[in-house]
Amino acid sequence: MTQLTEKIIFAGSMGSGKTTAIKSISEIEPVSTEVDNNDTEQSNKQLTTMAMDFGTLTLSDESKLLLYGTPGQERLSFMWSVISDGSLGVIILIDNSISDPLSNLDIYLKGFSDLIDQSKAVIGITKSDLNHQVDVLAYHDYLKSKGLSIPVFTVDVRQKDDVLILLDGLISLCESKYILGE
Ligand SMILES: Nc1nc2c(ncn2[C@@H]2O[C@H](COP(=O)(O)OP(=O)(O)OP(=O)(O)O)[C@@H](O)[C@H]2O)c(=O)[nH]1
Ligand SMILES: [Mg+2]
Repeated sequence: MTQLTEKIIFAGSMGSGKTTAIKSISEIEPVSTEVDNNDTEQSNKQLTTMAMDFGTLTLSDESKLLLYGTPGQERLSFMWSVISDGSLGVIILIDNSISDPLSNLDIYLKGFSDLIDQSKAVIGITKSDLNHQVDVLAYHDYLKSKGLSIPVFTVDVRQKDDVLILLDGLISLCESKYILGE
């Protein structure tokens, strides 16, 4: 039996939780390219992803997900299109504890506009327990003001079930597109 493999992308700024999310759900020890963080202006964490993260998740005998995480440092944004080429969709993680998470979201709305235009994107709001900057309804209003309808979930990506909710949301979107024959 041939197994269908689909590529899913995790995007978002430094510290939004891409590496953590993939670690939470991958069935293999994730391949990670973390190095010491020299970009402490963007985030003060110790390590940062230099090239990408990679993990896998088998859904059934017929289907397997390849999970890719992009680097969060803005100077590495050229990697986004390289990594997301041919993907099923993107999970955008936004750190809700930073000072202006909606401006941060804007960077990813622009960077992943191709997938967003095809309704192949969901948004995960992370770290709301640390410093609750913006209510989830404000995200909906912000997206609406830009004429966008993207599912938004509040998550803690350290929890496997929360990451699975994001995946489920993305796959449901993509499946409904197949069913509608788009
Ligand atoms: N308190 C809290 N911590 C979180 C939450 N989600 C993730 N974290 C922590 O935040 C950090 C996120 O770090 P990473 O997963 O390395 O972030 P990243 O997006 O891969 O960052 P770069 O590779 O630098 O772009 C980890 O230490 C997580 O344990 C959350 O919802 N609440
Ligand atoms: Mg990382």
